[in-house]
Amino acid sequence: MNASRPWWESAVIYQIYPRSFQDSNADGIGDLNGITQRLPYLVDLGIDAIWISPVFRSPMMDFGYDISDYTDIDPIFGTLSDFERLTGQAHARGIKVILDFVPNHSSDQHAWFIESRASRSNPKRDWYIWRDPAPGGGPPNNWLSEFGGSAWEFDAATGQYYYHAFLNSQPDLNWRNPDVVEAMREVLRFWLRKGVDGFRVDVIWHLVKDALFRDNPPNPDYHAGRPPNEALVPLYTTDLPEVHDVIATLRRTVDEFPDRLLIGEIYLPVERLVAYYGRDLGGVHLPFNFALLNVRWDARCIQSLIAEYEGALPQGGWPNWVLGNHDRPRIAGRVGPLQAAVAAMLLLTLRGTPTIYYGDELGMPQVEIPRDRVRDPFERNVPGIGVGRDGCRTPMQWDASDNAGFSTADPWLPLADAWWSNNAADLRGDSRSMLNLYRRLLRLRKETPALSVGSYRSYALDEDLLVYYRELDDTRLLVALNLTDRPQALILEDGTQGKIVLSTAAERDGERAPGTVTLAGHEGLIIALSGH
Ligand code: TEU
Ligand code: CA
Repeated sequence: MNASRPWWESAVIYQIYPRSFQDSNADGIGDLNGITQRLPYLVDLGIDAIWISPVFRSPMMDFGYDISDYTDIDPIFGTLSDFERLTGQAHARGIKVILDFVPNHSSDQHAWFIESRASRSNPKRDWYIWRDPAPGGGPPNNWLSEFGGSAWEFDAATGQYYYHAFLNSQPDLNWRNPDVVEAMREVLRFWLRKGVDGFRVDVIWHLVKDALFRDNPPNPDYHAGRPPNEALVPLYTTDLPEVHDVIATLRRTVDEFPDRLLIGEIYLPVERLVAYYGRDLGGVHLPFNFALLNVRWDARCIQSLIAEYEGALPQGGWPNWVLGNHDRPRIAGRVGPLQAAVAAMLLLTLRGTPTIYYGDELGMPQVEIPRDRVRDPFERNVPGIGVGRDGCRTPMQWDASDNAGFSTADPWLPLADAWWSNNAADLRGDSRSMLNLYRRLLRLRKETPALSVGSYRSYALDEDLLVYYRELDDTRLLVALNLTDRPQALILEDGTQGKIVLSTAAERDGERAPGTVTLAGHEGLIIALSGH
Protein backbone atom coordinates (compact mmCIF):
# COMPACT_ATOMS: atom_id res chain seq x y z
CA MET A 1 0.00 0.00 0.00
CA ASN A 2 1.17 3.47 -0.80
CA ALA A 3 2.38 4.91 2.51
CA SER A 4 1.94 8.48 1.32
CA ARG A 5 -1.80 8.11 0.92
CA PRO A 6 -3.97 9.46 3.74
CA TRP A 7 -5.60 6.66 5.75
CA TRP A 8 -9.14 7.42 4.66
CA GLU A 9 -8.48 6.71 0.99
CA SER A 10 -8.30 2.98 1.67
CA ALA A 11 -10.56 2.97 4.72
CA VAL A 12 -14.13 1.78 5.13
CA ILE A 13 -16.30 3.91 7.41
CA TYR A 14 -19.15 2.47 9.50
CA GLN A 15 -21.92 4.81 10.65
CA ILE A 16 -23.32 4.18 14.12
CA TYR A 17 -26.63 5.72 15.12
CA PRO A 18 -25.80 5.55 18.84
CA ARG A 19 -29.38 5.44 20.19
CA SER A 20 -29.89 2.18 18.32
CA PHE A 21 -26.58 0.32 18.48
CA GLN A 22 -26.24 -1.12 21.99
CA ASP A 23 -27.79 -0.18 25.31
CA SER A 24 -25.54 -0.81 28.31
CA ASN A 25 -27.68 0.52 31.19
CA ALA A 26 -31.15 -0.84 30.57
CA ASP A 27 -32.94 2.36 29.56
CA GLY A 28 -33.82 1.12 26.09
CA ILE A 29 -31.48 3.63 24.42
CA GLY A 30 -28.05 2.84 23.00
CA ASP A 31 -25.01 4.57 24.51
CA LEU A 32 -21.23 4.96 24.37
CA ASN A 33 -20.45 2.05 26.70
CA GLY A 34 -22.64 -0.07 24.45
CA ILE A 35 -20.47 0.85 21.47
CA THR A 36 -17.30 0.09 23.45
CA GLN A 37 -18.74 -3.30 24.35
CA ARG A 38 -19.35 -4.08 20.67
CA LEU A 39 -15.93 -3.08 19.35
CA PRO A 40 -14.91 -6.76 18.91
CA TYR A 41 -17.84 -7.16 16.52
CA LEU A 42 -16.60 -4.22 14.46
CA VAL A 43 -13.07 -5.64 14.38
CA ASP A 44 -14.45 -9.00 13.24
CA LEU A 45 -16.52 -7.23 10.57
CA GLY A 46 -13.39 -5.53 9.24
CA ILE A 47 -14.23 -1.82 9.12
CA ASP A 48 -11.60 0.88 9.71
CA ALA A 49 -13.45 3.83 11.21
CA ILE A 50 -16.69 4.56 13.01
CA TRP A 51 -18.68 7.73 12.53
CA ILE A 52 -20.99 8.20 15.50
CA SER A 53 -24.10 10.36 15.03
CA PRO A 54 -24.22 13.18 17.66
CA VAL A 55 -23.62 12.23 21.30
CA PHE A 56 -23.32 15.77 22.69
CA ARG A 57 -25.55 17.34 25.29
CA SER A 58 -28.97 17.82 23.75
CA PRO A 59 -32.66 18.10 24.61
CA MET A 60 -33.05 15.43 21.85
CA MET A 61 -35.78 17.23 19.96
CA ASP A 62 -34.00 16.00 16.81
CA PHE A 63 -32.22 13.14 18.62
CA GLY A 64 -28.90 14.89 19.09
CA TYR A 65 -28.89 17.11 16.00
CA ASP A 66 -29.92 19.88 18.40
CA ILE A 67 -26.87 20.48 20.59
CA SER A 68 -27.01 22.45 23.83
CA ASP A 69 -23.32 21.96 24.72
CA TYR A 70 -20.78 21.19 21.99
CA THR A 71 -18.07 20.08 24.41
CA ASP A 72 -19.91 17.66 26.64
CA ILE A 73 -21.51 14.24 26.24
CA ASP A 74 -25.23 13.88 26.88
CA PRO A 75 -25.98 11.79 30.01
CA ILE A 76 -28.22 9.54 27.87
CA PHE A 77 -25.05 8.44 26.06
CA GLY A 78 -22.66 8.51 29.04
CA THR A 79 -19.86 10.80 30.15
CA LEU A 80 -16.75 12.38 28.74
CA SER A 81 -14.69 9.64 30.33
CA ASP A 82 -16.89 7.00 28.67
CA PHE A 83 -16.11 8.77 25.42
CA GLU A 84 -12.39 8.79 26.17
CA ARG A 85 -12.50 5.09 27.00
CA LEU A 86 -14.34 4.34 23.75
CA THR A 87 -11.80 6.30 21.72
CA GLY A 88 -8.87 4.68 23.51
CA GLN A 89 -10.20 1.17 23.01
CA ALA A 90 -11.18 1.83 19.41
CA HIS A 91 -7.69 3.13 18.67
CA ALA A 92 -6.10 0.16 20.44
CA ARG A 93 -8.03 -2.05 18.02
CA GLY A 94 -7.07 -0.01 14.98
CA ILE A 95 -10.42 1.72 14.58
CA LYS A 96 -10.61 5.47 13.96
CA VAL A 97 -13.31 7.60 15.54
CA ILE A 98 -15.23 10.27 13.62
CA LEU A 99 -17.63 12.60 15.40
CA ASP A 100 -20.72 14.30 14.04
CA PHE A 101 -20.31 18.07 14.18
CA VAL A 102 -23.53 20.11 13.88
CA PRO A 103 -22.45 23.72 13.35
CA ASN A 104 -25.36 25.06 11.29
CA HIS A 105 -27.70 25.27 14.25
CA SER A 106 -27.67 24.67 17.97
CA SER A 107 -30.47 23.77 20.33
CA ASP A 108 -32.60 26.65 21.56
CA GLN A 109 -31.39 25.47 25.00
CA HIS A 110 -27.75 26.27 24.20
CA ALA A 111 -26.36 28.99 26.49
CA TRP A 112 -25.46 31.01 23.38
CA PHE A 113 -29.07 31.10 22.21
CA ILE A 114 -30.47 31.74 25.67
CA GLU A 115 -28.25 34.83 25.79
CA SER A 116 -29.00 35.75 22.20
CA ARG A 117 -32.73 35.83 22.77
CA ALA A 118 -32.43 37.65 26.12
CA SER A 119 -32.41 41.11 24.54
CA ARG A 120 -31.69 42.90 21.28
CA SER A 121 -28.56 44.37 22.79
CA ASN A 122 -27.14 41.14 24.17
CA PRO A 123 -23.54 40.62 22.94
CA LYS A 124 -24.61 37.24 21.52
CA ARG A 125 -27.66 38.66 19.69
CA ASP A 126 -25.82 38.51 16.40
CA TRP A 127 -24.65 34.91 16.94
CA TYR A 128 -28.01 33.82 15.54
CA ILE A 129 -30.09 35.16 12.65
CA TRP A 130 -32.60 37.74 13.91
CA ARG A 131 -34.81 39.90 11.68
CA ASP A 132 -37.64 42.35 12.11
CA PRO A 133 -41.11 41.30 10.98
CA ALA A 134 -42.05 42.11 7.39
CA PRO A 135 -43.34 45.71 6.94
CA GLY A 136 -46.96 44.52 7.07
CA GLY A 137 -46.18 42.09 9.91
CA GLY A 138 -45.46 38.38 9.62
CA PRO A 139 -42.19 36.58 8.84
CA PRO A 140 -39.35 38.60 7.26
CA ASN A 141 -39.44 36.56 4.01
CA ASN A 142 -40.78 33.34 2.50
CA TRP A 143 -38.02 30.94 3.63
CA LEU A 144 -39.31 27.50 4.62
CA SER A 145 -38.16 25.01 7.24
CA GLU A 146 -36.99 21.57 6.03
CA PHE A 147 -39.29 20.11 8.64
CA GLY A 148 -42.43 22.00 7.56
CA GLY A 149 -43.80 25.54 7.91
CA SER A 150 -42.03 28.89 7.92
CA ALA A 151 -38.34 28.90 8.81
CA TRP A 152 -38.97 31.98 10.98
CA GLU A 153 -40.08 31.84 14.59
CA PHE A 154 -41.39 34.96 16.31
CA ASP A 155 -39.87 35.82 19.67
CA ALA A 156 -42.49 37.94 21.44
CA ALA A 157 -40.12 39.15 24.17
CA THR A 158 -37.82 40.95 21.73
CA GLY A 159 -40.25 41.47 18.83
CA GLN A 160 -38.06 39.81 16.19
CA TYR A 161 -37.99 36.53 14.30
CA TYR A 162 -35.13 34.02 14.31
CA TYR A 163 -34.30 31.72 11.43
CA HIS A 164 -34.33 27.92 11.78
CA ALA A 165 -33.69 25.71 8.76
CA PHE A 166 -34.98 22.70 10.73
CA LEU A 167 -37.09 22.63 13.93
CA ASN A 168 -37.94 25.87 15.71
CA SER A 169 -35.91 24.42 18.59
CA GLN A 170 -32.88 24.39 16.25
CA PRO A 171 -32.01 28.07 15.64
CA ASP A 172 -29.41 28.64 12.91
CA LEU A 173 -26.12 30.17 13.98
CA ASN A 174 -24.86 33.23 12.12
CA TRP A 175 -21.71 32.08 10.34
CA ARG A 176 -21.17 35.60 8.99
CA ASN A 177 -20.20 36.55 12.55
CA PRO A 178 -16.46 35.92 13.09
CA ASP A 179 -16.99 35.24 16.81
CA VAL A 180 -19.19 32.27 15.91
CA VAL A 181 -16.49 30.98 13.58
CA GLU A 182 -13.84 31.28 16.29
CA ALA A 183 -16.02 29.64 18.94
CA MET A 184 -16.70 26.71 16.65
CA ARG A 185 -13.02 26.34 15.77
CA GLU A 186 -12.38 25.96 19.50
CA VAL A 187 -15.05 23.25 19.63
CA LEU A 188 -13.23 21.34 16.89
CA ARG A 189 -9.91 21.71 18.68
CA PHE A 190 -11.45 20.45 21.93
CA TRP A 191 -12.30 17.10 20.30
CA LEU A 192 -9.20 16.98 18.11
CA ARG A 193 -7.07 17.25 21.26
CA LYS A 194 -8.96 14.27 22.61
CA GLY A 195 -7.68 12.35 19.63
CA VAL A 196 -10.75 12.11 17.40
CA ASP A 197 -9.80 11.30 13.83
CA GLY A 198 -12.24 13.56 12.10
CA PHE A 199 -15.72 14.98 11.73
CA ARG A 200 -18.75 14.46 9.60
CA VAL A 201 -20.17 17.97 9.34
CA ASP A 202 -23.96 18.21 9.37
CA VAL A 203 -25.68 20.18 6.57
CA ILE A 204 -22.46 21.97 5.70
CA TRP A 205 -23.97 23.45 2.52
CA HIS A 206 -26.49 25.34 4.68
CA LEU A 207 -23.98 27.31 6.76
CA VAL A 208 -24.26 30.69 5.01
CA LYS A 209 -27.50 32.44 4.01
CA ASP A 210 -28.17 35.38 1.70
CA ALA A 211 -26.98 38.65 3.21
CA LEU A 212 -29.97 40.45 1.67
CA PHE A 213 -32.55 37.89 2.83
CA ARG A 214 -34.18 37.67 -0.59
CA ASP A 215 -37.25 35.46 -1.08
CA ASN A 216 -36.59 32.00 -2.49
CA PRO A 217 -38.19 31.51 -5.91
CA PRO A 218 -41.04 29.02 -6.41
CA ASN A 219 -40.10 25.52 -7.59
CA PRO A 220 -41.96 24.84 -10.85
CA ASP A 221 -41.41 21.07 -10.40
CA TYR A 222 -43.06 20.92 -6.99
CA HIS A 223 -46.01 18.62 -6.63
CA ALA A 224 -48.30 17.59 -3.78
CA GLY A 225 -47.04 14.63 -1.80
CA ARG A 226 -43.51 16.04 -1.66
CA PRO A 227 -42.19 17.70 1.55
CA PRO A 228 -43.62 21.24 1.76
CA ASN A 229 -40.21 22.98 1.82
CA GLU A 230 -39.62 21.74 -1.74
CA ALA A 231 -42.25 24.24 -2.92
CA LEU A 232 -39.37 26.76 -3.11
CA VAL A 233 -35.93 26.52 -4.71
CA PRO A 234 -33.46 27.11 -1.81
CA LEU A 235 -31.47 29.59 -3.89
CA TYR A 236 -30.83 32.08 -1.06
CA THR A 237 -30.63 29.66 1.87
CA THR A 238 -28.13 26.98 0.80
CA ASP A 239 -25.01 26.50 -1.34
CA LEU A 240 -24.04 30.18 -1.31
CA PRO A 241 -20.59 31.02 -2.72
CA GLU A 242 -19.46 32.40 0.66
CA VAL A 243 -19.89 28.99 2.30
CA HIS A 244 -16.64 27.83 0.74
CA ASP A 245 -14.63 30.40 2.73
CA VAL A 246 -16.16 29.17 5.96
CA ILE A 247 -15.42 25.56 5.06
CA ALA A 248 -11.82 26.42 4.19
CA THR A 249 -11.48 27.88 7.68
CA LEU A 250 -12.84 24.69 9.25
CA ARG A 251 -10.44 22.67 7.12
CA ARG A 252 -7.46 24.76 8.23
CA THR A 253 -8.49 24.15 11.83
CA VAL A 254 -8.62 20.40 11.33
CA ASP A 255 -5.26 20.58 9.54
CA GLU A 256 -3.66 21.99 12.70
CA PHE A 257 -3.64 18.31 13.73
CA PRO A 258 -2.07 15.54 11.64
CA ASP A 259 -4.12 13.00 9.66
CA ARG A 260 -7.60 14.23 10.48
CA LEU A 261 -10.55 13.79 8.14
CA LEU A 262 -13.31 16.24 7.27
CA ILE A 263 -16.48 14.89 5.65
CA GLY A 264 -19.31 17.16 4.55
CA GLU A 265 -22.97 16.22 4.49
CA ILE A 266 -24.18 17.74 1.22
CA TYR A 267 -27.31 16.93 -0.74
CA LEU A 268 -26.62 18.57 -4.12
CA PRO A 269 -26.39 17.50 -7.76
CA VAL A 270 -22.91 16.22 -8.69
CA GLU A 271 -21.74 19.33 -10.52
CA ARG A 272 -22.39 21.47 -7.42
CA LEU A 273 -21.31 18.81 -4.96
CA VAL A 274 -17.76 18.63 -6.25
CA ALA A 275 -17.21 22.34 -5.51
CA TYR A 276 -17.04 21.27 -1.84
CA TYR A 277 -13.59 19.76 -2.36
CA GLY A 278 -12.75 23.45 -2.34
CA ARG A 279 -10.31 25.56 -4.25
CA ASP A 280 -6.97 23.68 -4.37
CA LEU A 281 -8.73 20.90 -2.47
CA GLY A 282 -8.93 23.16 0.56
CA GLY A 283 -12.53 22.23 1.37
CA VAL A 284 -13.76 18.99 2.91
CA HIS A 285 -11.78 15.84 2.08
CA LEU A 286 -14.96 13.92 1.32
CA PRO A 287 -18.17 15.66 0.27
CA PHE A 288 -20.60 12.82 0.91
CA ASN A 289 -21.71 11.36 -2.40
CA PHE A 290 -25.37 10.45 -1.96
CA ALA A 291 -26.06 9.68 -5.63
CA LEU A 292 -26.79 6.00 -4.90
CA LEU A 293 -29.53 6.94 -2.41
CA ASN A 294 -31.94 8.00 -5.14
CA VAL A 295 -30.77 6.26 -8.29
CA ARG A 296 -33.09 4.00 -10.26
CA TRP A 297 -31.70 0.54 -9.61
CA ASP A 298 -30.73 -0.51 -13.11
CA ALA A 299 -27.38 -1.07 -14.75
CA ARG A 300 -27.63 1.84 -17.18
CA CYS A 301 -28.57 4.41 -14.56
CA ILE A 302 -25.92 3.31 -12.11
CA GLN A 303 -23.21 3.07 -14.74
CA SER A 304 -23.94 6.57 -15.97
CA LEU A 305 -24.04 8.02 -12.50
CA ILE A 306 -20.62 6.50 -11.73
CA ALA A 307 -19.28 7.94 -14.99
CA GLU A 308 -20.76 11.34 -14.24
CA TYR A 309 -19.34 11.37 -10.73
CA GLU A 310 -15.89 10.11 -11.72
CA GLY A 311 -15.86 12.65 -14.54
CA ALA A 312 -16.79 15.56 -12.29
CA LEU A 313 -14.16 14.95 -9.60
CA PRO A 314 -11.47 17.61 -9.42
CA GLN A 315 -7.85 16.56 -9.91
CA GLY A 316 -6.81 14.79 -6.70
CA GLY A 317 -10.35 14.79 -5.28
CA TRP A 318 -10.99 11.44 -3.61
CA PRO A 319 -14.35 9.72 -4.31
CA ASN A 320 -16.71 8.22 -1.74
CA TRP A 321 -19.93 6.21 -1.78
CA VAL A 322 -22.96 5.86 0.50
CA LEU A 323 -25.86 3.37 0.31
CA GLY A 324 -27.80 4.44 3.36
CA ASN A 325 -27.86 6.65 6.43
CA HIS A 326 -30.08 7.57 9.38
CA ASP A 327 -32.21 9.89 7.21
CA ARG A 328 -33.01 7.63 4.27
CA PRO A 329 -34.85 4.33 3.72
CA ARG A 330 -32.71 1.21 4.21
CA ILE A 331 -31.11 -0.27 1.10
CA ALA A 332 -32.73 -3.69 1.74
CA GLY A 333 -36.11 -1.96 1.73
CA ARG A 334 -35.32 -0.11 -1.49
CA VAL A 335 -33.94 -2.93 -3.65
CA GLY A 336 -35.18 -6.00 -1.79
CA PRO A 337 -33.29 -8.42 0.47
CA LEU A 338 -31.72 -10.48 -2.34
CA GLN A 339 -30.53 -7.54 -4.40
CA ALA A 340 -29.10 -5.96 -1.23
CA ALA A 341 -26.21 -8.44 -1.54
CA VAL A 342 -25.41 -7.03 -4.99
CA ALA A 343 -25.65 -3.51 -3.58
CA ALA A 344 -23.12 -4.50 -0.90
CA MET A 345 -20.69 -5.69 -3.54
CA LEU A 346 -21.20 -2.46 -5.47
CA LEU A 347 -20.52 -0.29 -2.41
CA LEU A 348 -17.38 -2.21 -1.48
CA THR A 349 -15.87 -2.45 -4.97
CA LEU A 350 -16.26 1.10 -6.22
CA ARG A 351 -13.27 3.42 -6.28
CA GLY A 352 -13.26 5.57 -3.17
CA THR A 353 -14.19 5.49 0.49
CA PRO A 354 -17.41 3.58 1.30
CA THR A 355 -19.61 4.32 4.31
CA ILE A 356 -21.65 1.40 5.64
CA TYR A 357 -24.79 2.24 7.62
CA TYR A 358 -25.04 0.11 10.78
CA GLY A 359 -27.19 -2.96 10.31
CA ASP A 360 -27.04 -2.96 6.52
CA GLU A 361 -24.44 -5.70 6.95
CA LEU A 362 -27.26 -7.81 8.43
CA GLY A 363 -29.66 -6.85 5.66
CA MET A 364 -31.73 -4.97 8.24
CA PRO A 365 -35.06 -4.00 6.66
CA GLN A 366 -36.83 -0.69 6.49
CA VAL A 367 -39.24 -1.11 9.41
CA GLU A 368 -42.88 -0.06 9.26
CA ILE A 369 -43.45 2.12 12.35
CA PRO A 370 -46.91 1.99 13.94
CA ARG A 371 -48.42 5.44 14.29
CA ASP A 372 -48.23 5.44 18.09
CA ARG A 373 -44.51 4.61 18.01
CA VAL A 374 -43.43 7.45 15.70
CA ARG A 375 -40.59 9.44 17.29
CA ASP A 376 -39.14 11.38 14.34
CA PRO A 377 -40.07 15.10 14.57
CA PHE A 378 -40.04 15.37 10.76
CA GLU A 379 -42.78 12.70 10.49
CA ARG A 380 -44.69 14.32 13.34
CA ASN A 381 -44.61 17.74 11.66
CA VAL A 382 -45.27 16.48 8.13
CA PRO A 383 -47.23 13.26 8.65
CA GLY A 384 -48.37 10.70 6.14
CA ILE A 385 -46.24 11.41 3.06
CA GLY A 386 -43.46 8.98 3.90
CA VAL A 387 -40.75 11.30 5.22
CA GLY A 388 -40.43 9.40 8.54
CA ARG A 389 -36.90 8.40 9.48
CA ASP A 390 -37.63 6.02 12.37
CA GLY A 391 -37.89 3.02 10.06
CA CYS A 392 -34.16 3.10 9.27
CA ARG A 393 -33.17 3.80 12.89
CA THR A 394 -34.47 0.66 14.61
CA PRO A 395 -32.31 -1.22 17.15
CA MET A 396 -29.41 -3.33 15.97
CA GLN A 397 -30.29 -7.02 15.88
CA TRP A 398 -27.52 -8.76 17.83
CA ASP A 399 -28.86 -12.16 18.79
CA ALA A 400 -32.00 -14.15 19.60
CA SER A 401 -32.20 -13.10 23.26
CA ASP A 402 -34.73 -10.59 24.57
CA ASN A 403 -34.95 -7.40 22.49
CA ALA A 404 -32.41 -8.90 20.08
CA GLY A 405 -29.63 -8.37 22.63
CA PHE A 406 -29.92 -4.63 22.11
CA SER A 407 -31.28 -3.90 25.57
CA THR A 408 -32.79 -5.63 28.58
CA ALA A 409 -35.44 -2.88 28.58
CA ASP A 410 -38.05 -2.00 25.98
CA PRO A 411 -36.20 -0.39 23.07
CA TRP A 412 -36.99 3.25 22.20
CA LEU A 413 -38.07 2.16 18.70
CA PRO A 414 -39.62 -1.19 17.76
CA LEU A 415 -37.41 -3.98 16.45
CA ALA A 416 -37.78 -5.36 12.95
CA ASP A 417 -40.12 -8.37 12.85
CA ALA A 418 -37.63 -11.08 11.96
CA TRP A 419 -34.93 -10.18 14.50
CA TRP A 420 -35.11 -13.56 16.22
CA SER A 421 -33.68 -15.23 13.10
CA ASN A 422 -32.11 -12.24 11.34
CA ASN A 423 -29.44 -11.22 13.83
CA ALA A 424 -25.67 -10.92 13.97
CA ALA A 425 -25.10 -14.07 16.03
CA ASP A 426 -27.12 -16.34 13.74
CA LEU A 427 -25.85 -14.76 10.54
CA ARG A 428 -22.25 -15.10 11.71
CA GLY A 429 -22.74 -18.86 11.83
CA ASP A 430 -24.12 -19.10 8.29
CA SER A 431 -21.39 -18.98 5.65
CA ARG A 432 -23.88 -17.75 3.02
CA SER A 433 -25.30 -14.90 5.10
CA MET A 434 -25.25 -11.19 4.33
CA LEU A 435 -23.00 -10.61 7.35
CA ASN A 436 -20.43 -13.06 6.03
CA LEU A 437 -20.69 -11.51 2.57
CA TYR A 438 -19.77 -8.15 4.13
CA ARG A 439 -16.94 -9.81 6.07
CA ARG A 440 -15.59 -11.51 2.95
CA LEU A 441 -15.85 -8.32 0.89
CA LEU A 442 -14.14 -6.26 3.59
CA ARG A 443 -11.32 -8.77 3.97
CA LEU A 444 -10.78 -8.96 0.21
CA ARG A 445 -10.84 -5.19 -0.07
CA LYS A 446 -8.18 -4.92 2.61
CA GLU A 447 -5.97 -7.55 0.96
CA THR A 448 -6.45 -6.12 -2.54
CA PRO A 449 -5.53 -2.44 -2.92
CA ALA A 450 -6.90 -2.54 -6.50
CA LEU A 451 -10.38 -2.61 -4.94
CA SER A 452 -9.94 0.48 -2.82
CA VAL A 453 -7.40 2.69 -4.55
CA GLY A 454 -7.11 1.07 -7.99
CA SER A 455 -8.44 2.70 -11.12
CA TYR A 456 -12.04 2.36 -12.26
CA ARG A 457 -12.99 1.65 -15.87
CA SER A 458 -16.41 0.65 -17.04
CA TYR A 459 -16.92 -2.42 -19.22
CA ALA A 460 -19.23 -2.46 -22.23
CA LEU A 461 -22.73 -2.30 -20.84
CA ASP A 462 -24.41 -5.70 -21.08
CA GLU A 463 -28.01 -4.51 -20.57
CA ASP A 464 -28.85 -5.84 -17.12
CA LEU A 465 -25.31 -6.39 -15.92
CA LEU A 466 -23.25 -3.64 -14.37
CA VAL A 467 -19.62 -4.49 -15.12
CA TYR A 468 -16.38 -2.64 -14.43
CA TYR A 469 -12.65 -3.12 -14.08
CA ARG A 470 -10.67 -2.28 -10.97
CA GLU A 471 -6.96 -2.23 -11.72
CA LEU A 472 -3.71 -1.54 -9.95
CA ASP A 473 -0.22 -2.53 -11.13
CA ASP A 474 -0.50 -6.22 -12.11
CA THR A 475 -3.90 -6.77 -10.53
CA ARG A 476 -6.85 -6.76 -12.92
CA LEU A 477 -10.26 -7.37 -11.45
CA LEU A 478 -13.60 -7.41 -13.16
CA VAL A 479 -16.68 -6.77 -11.06
CA ALA A 480 -19.93 -8.03 -12.54
CA LEU A 481 -23.25 -7.28 -10.86
CA ASN A 482 -26.53 -8.81 -11.91
CA LEU A 483 -29.15 -6.20 -11.09
CA THR A 484 -31.99 -8.48 -12.14
CA ASP A 485 -33.58 -11.63 -10.76
CA ARG A 486 -32.81 -13.58 -13.96
CA PRO A 487 -29.58 -15.37 -14.97
CA GLN A 488 -27.29 -13.26 -17.17
CA ALA A 489 -24.29 -14.29 -19.27
CA LEU A 490 -21.10 -12.27 -19.06
CA ILE A 491 -18.72 -12.56 -21.99
CA LEU A 492 -15.13 -11.70 -21.11
CA GLU A 493 -13.00 -9.76 -23.55
CA ASP A 494 -11.28 -11.87 -26.20
CA GLY A 495 -8.23 -13.65 -24.90
CA THR A 496 -8.96 -13.11 -21.22
CA GLN A 497 -9.86 -15.73 -18.72
CA GLY A 498 -10.34 -15.46 -15.05
CA LYS A 499 -11.06 -16.93 -11.71
CA ILE A 500 -13.92 -15.97 -9.41
CA VAL A 501 -12.34 -14.56 -6.28
CA LEU A 502 -15.61 -13.70 -4.62
CA SER A 503 -19.24 -14.40 -5.40
CA THR A 504 -22.24 -13.16 -3.45
CA ALA A 505 -23.12 -16.89 -3.62
CA ALA A 506 -20.22 -18.06 -1.45
CA GLU A 507 -19.94 -21.54 -2.97
CA ARG A 508 -18.60 -20.19 -6.29
CA ASP A 509 -15.47 -18.67 -4.76
CA GLY A 510 -12.42 -20.05 -6.58
CA GLU A 511 -14.38 -21.26 -9.64
CA ARG A 512 -12.64 -20.84 -13.00
CA ALA A 513 -14.14 -18.29 -15.35
CA PRO A 514 -13.35 -19.23 -18.97
CA GLY A 515 -14.54 -16.95 -21.78
CA THR A 516 -18.15 -16.84 -20.59
CA VAL A 517 -19.59 -16.83 -17.07
CA THR A 518 -23.23 -17.05 -16.10
CA LEU A 519 -24.45 -15.06 -13.13
CA ALA A 520 -27.52 -16.22 -11.29
CA GLY A 521 -30.26 -13.69 -10.56
CA HIS A 522 -29.12 -11.24 -7.86
CA GLU A 523 -25.55 -12.48 -8.11
CA GLY A 524 -22.40 -10.41 -8.06
CA LEU A 525 -18.92 -11.64 -8.95
CA ILE A 526 -15.40 -10.35 -8.52
CA ILE A 527 -13.23 -12.01 -11.14
CA ALA A 528 -9.43 -11.91 -11.23
CA LEU A 529 -8.34 -11.68 -14.86
CA SER A 530 -5.33 -13.13 -16.57
CA GLY A 531 -4.25 -12.93 -20.21
CA HIS A 532 -3.63 -9.73 -22.27
O1 TEU B 1 -29.89 16.07 7.62
C1 TEU B 1 -29.94 17.06 6.64
C2 TEU B 1 -30.87 16.82 5.58
O2 TEU B 1 -30.61 17.02 4.44
C3 TEU B 1 -32.23 16.44 6.00
O3 TEU B 1 -33.02 17.54 5.71
C4 TEU B 1 -32.72 15.29 5.29
O4 TEU B 1 -33.01 15.67 3.98
C5 TEU B 1 -33.94 14.86 6.02
O5 TEU B 1 -33.47 14.25 7.21
C6 TEU B 1 -34.83 13.97 5.25
O6 TEU B 1 -34.22 12.79 4.83
C7 TEU B 1 -29.09 16.34 8.73
C8 TEU B 1 -29.12 15.15 9.67
O7 TEU B 1 -28.55 14.06 9.02
C9 TEU B 1 -30.53 14.93 10.10
O8 TEU B 1 -30.65 13.77 10.87
C10 TEU B 1 -30.95 16.14 10.89
O9 TEU B 1 -32.29 16.02 11.26
C11 TEU B 1 -30.76 17.43 10.09
O10 TEU B 1 -29.51 17.49 9.43
C12 TEU B 1 -30.80 18.60 11.01
O11 TEU B 1 -29.64 18.63 11.79
CA1 CA C 1 -28.61 3.33 27.55
